[in-house]
Amino acid sequence: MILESIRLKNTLLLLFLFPLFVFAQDKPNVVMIYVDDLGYGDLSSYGATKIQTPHIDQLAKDGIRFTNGHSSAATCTPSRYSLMTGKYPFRKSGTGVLPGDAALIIDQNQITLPELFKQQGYETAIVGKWHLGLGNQVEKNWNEEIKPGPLEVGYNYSYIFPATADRVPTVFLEGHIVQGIDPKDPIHVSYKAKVGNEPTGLENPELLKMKASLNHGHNQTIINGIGRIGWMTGGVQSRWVDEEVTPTFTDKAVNYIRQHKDNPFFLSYHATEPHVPRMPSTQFKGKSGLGFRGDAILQLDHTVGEISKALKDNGLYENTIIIFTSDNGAVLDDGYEDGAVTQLNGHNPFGPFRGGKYSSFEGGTRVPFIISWPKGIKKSQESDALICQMDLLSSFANYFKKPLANQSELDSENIWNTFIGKDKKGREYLVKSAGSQSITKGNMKYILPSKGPAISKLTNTELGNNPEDQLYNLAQDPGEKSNIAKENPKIVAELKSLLERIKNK
Ligand code: NG6
Ligand code: CA
Repeated sequence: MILESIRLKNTLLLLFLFPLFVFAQDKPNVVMIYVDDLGYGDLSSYGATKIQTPHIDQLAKDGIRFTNGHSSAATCTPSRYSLMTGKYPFRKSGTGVLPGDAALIIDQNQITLPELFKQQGYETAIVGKWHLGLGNQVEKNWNEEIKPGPLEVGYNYSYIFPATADRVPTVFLEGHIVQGIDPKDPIHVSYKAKVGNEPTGLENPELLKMKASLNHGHNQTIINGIGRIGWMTGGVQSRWVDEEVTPTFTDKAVNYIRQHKDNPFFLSYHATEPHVPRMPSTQFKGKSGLGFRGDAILQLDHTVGEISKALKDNGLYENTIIIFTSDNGAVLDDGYEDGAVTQLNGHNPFGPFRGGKYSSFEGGTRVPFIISWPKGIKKSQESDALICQMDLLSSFANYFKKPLANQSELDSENIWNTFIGKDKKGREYLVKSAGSQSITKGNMKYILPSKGPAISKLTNTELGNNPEDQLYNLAQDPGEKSNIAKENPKIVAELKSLLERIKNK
C-alpha cells in the first residue's frame, strides 16, 4: 500500500515534470555570429578561391546559404541598431557610425532581439564588438560603473569593447565595468581634444608599427603601436593588445557555451574581423598570403571552428541555430597600410557586386548569410529569397508563438519559414540605408538621387551616389552596370512612392 502510493506519487511527479523537461530540452540554442566588414566574396562558400574558410563553409553545408541576404545599412552602427530593434535605422536620428564615447542609442523600453530570448527563459550573452553606445551621456567616468549598456537592453552577460577596434577606449568591459581599472591610473577619453600627453600618430609617426593611410584620421592616441580615432590617456592595465583581442573573445564564447550547456542560451558573438585595424594573432599573421585582411578572415574562420567544436563537444550542435552574417560589405583600405590593397593577389571580396562598405550599390549591404540548424534545417540548401537581418526579431517571435506587442511599429517581418528553408519567398521589398537610400522590390532596385561623391577618395569605393534616378534589374544585372531608369519611368515612380510611404509610416 505504502509502496504503491510512493509509486503513484513518483508517477505523478514524473508526469508533471515530463513536459517541462521535454520543453527545456527542445528549445534550440541560438548563436549569432555577427562579423564586421566581411564581403560577399570573402568566403570560399561564396566563391572565394584565394582564401579557404572551411569552418564557416561547414555551417552552409549543415544548413542554408542565402544569396540575397542583407544588413539594413552599409556601416556598423545602423545595421546593428536594426538587428537589435527590428527597425530601419532612419526611424531614429543619431544611428550613424558612433564615436567610442557615445551614449547608448537603444531605447530601454522597447523589445530587442536578446530581450525576446530572455522573455522565453533563455540565458543571453554578447561577446565582442558593441558599437551602440554606453551610458546616458557622452561625458562619462570610465573608471566607474557604466550603464545603461548591453545588460539594460536584453543581455544577461556581456563582455564587449565599446565601439570599433580603431576607436578609443581600447578596453574590454565585463558587464558595467572596464577590465583592469586602476584608481592610480584613471582612464580619460575624448573625441574633442587631446587628453594627457601620450604620443599620437600625428606627432610621433615613428612609433607606429602599422602606418595609418593618408587622410583617414587614424592618427590620434597610439595604443599598441597603432594610431586610433580619438584620444585616451591612463588605464594602461586595461588596454588590449590587438593580437589578443580575438583569442580573448573566442575563449569567452567557448567558456560561455560550456557553462550554459544545460540551459537554452542566446549567444551573440560579435567578431571584430576583418574590420581595421587588422592585427591578427601570431598564429595567423602572414598565413593567407593576402595581407592582414586575409589573415584576419582565417582567424575569424578559426573562431567559428572553435565555437562549432564547443557546441559539438557539449552535445549541443544538432539543436543549435547558428546564424552567420556581416554588418556591412567589404572595404580594403579603411585607414591603415595593412596590405589589403597591395597583397590582394586577385582575391575579390565583393563577389559579383558593385560598391562595398558605405555604398548604396549591392556591395554595401548584400553580405554572406548562413543559418545552420541540423535538427531543424535540411542540409546544404541555397536560397535567393530577399531577407534582412532585422527580420530575425519578428521571425523568432513567431517561432516562439509570441507576437510582438509593437509589431505594427516595426520594419522587421516574420519570414521564419524562409530562414529555415521551408519557403523560397522572402520579403516583398527592402529599404537599405547607405549614402543614399535604395529600395529593392523583386528584381528591381531603385536608388534615390544624391549629390554626394560618386567615389570615396578615402576607401576608393563606388558609393552609388548619382544626381539622377537609378534603376537596376538585379536578376539580369547584379553588378548594377546599366541604369534603366529612363526607359522605365513607371517602375521608378512606383518604387519612389513605395519608398516614401515606408519612410512616412
Ligand atoms: C569610419 C572610419 C573607418 C571605420 C568606420 C566605422 C575614417 C576616415 N574612417 O569613419 O576607419 O572606423 O568609420 O566602421 O575615420 S564600422 O564598420 O564600424 O561602421
Ligand atoms: Ca562594420
